[in-house]
Amino acid sequence: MSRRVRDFRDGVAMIVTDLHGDGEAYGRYRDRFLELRAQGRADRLILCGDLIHSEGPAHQDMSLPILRDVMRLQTELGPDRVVVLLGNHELVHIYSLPLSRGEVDYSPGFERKLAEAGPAFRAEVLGFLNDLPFFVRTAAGVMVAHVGPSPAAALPAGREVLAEFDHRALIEAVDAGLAKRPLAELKAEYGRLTGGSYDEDAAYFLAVTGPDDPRYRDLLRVLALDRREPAFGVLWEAFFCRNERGISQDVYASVVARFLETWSNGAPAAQRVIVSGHIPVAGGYQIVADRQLRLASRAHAHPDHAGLYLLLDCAAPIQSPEELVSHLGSVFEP
Ligand SMILES: [Mn+2]
Repeated sequence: MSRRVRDFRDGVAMIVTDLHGDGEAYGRYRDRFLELRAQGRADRLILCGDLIHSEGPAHQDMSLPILRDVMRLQTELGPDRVVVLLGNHELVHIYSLPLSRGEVDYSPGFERKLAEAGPAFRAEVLGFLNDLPFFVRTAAGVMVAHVGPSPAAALPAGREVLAEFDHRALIEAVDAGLAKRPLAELKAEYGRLTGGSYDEDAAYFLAVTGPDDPRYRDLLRVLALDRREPAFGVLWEAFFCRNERGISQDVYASVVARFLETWSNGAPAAQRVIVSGHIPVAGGYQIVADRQLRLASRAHAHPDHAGLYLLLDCAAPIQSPEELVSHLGSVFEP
């Protein structure tokens, strides 16, 4: 079976997207899942990635406590009952890459808290992130992912790359390549590329303590991991794609159709609909390109208390995203 794809043929899945460090919302969703589970109305929780990185004040960012709790819950209930999909915000930490958008630097706070938690817990968290699947496919014909379809992931060649993606092997190869070059030269190249000081940036973005820190060289990966590296290029596009934004509706609709066809290969049923998060919506959901249900459970819902979860019967065939709308629920409204 594929390393990065989980196939489910039965059971009701409660699907939640993009909590972005909101511990209060996470607690509500977890408790609702446990309640539904006790009533026999839900069998598994699928968290669609971007559990981490709050845009609010650092003290309100519950990213690490959320991960700790999810890891505990998964150990307790089992990996078929608690499923976490990789999001782009988790992805950058696997590679020790910085993540910023506009004025917001997302990665430093999380790296600092990981460093404070100590090397053993840090290794445990990174091991967990390293092993996260990318996609769920179901006998309902509904796929679940953090991001909707991207052109690279819609092609069979992209599926080959993503289905078995090995972060550890890629990191090892990149680090081995970097190790062959003098450190001074790499640091100078880093300075030319980013305009920053390597030592200051390694301290700021990765909470590296100095040249003796075993992670001192990790930020150098930004020099080797770019989108021209073929496998990493596919991975990056699959996780940072903005879907229909910036392309025409017709082109995006054909990307979605091609994506579902490509990933139907070997699936429990033909995949006809994709459920994903990643992009803000008005209210708690949006139907895109007739085949995609964009779900926003908190951070990407507007207003945020309009956030919704989806209950998906993994065995009952679904033809269109409209059929899922009556299975949406709220933990914020009575
Ligand atoms: Mn995202």
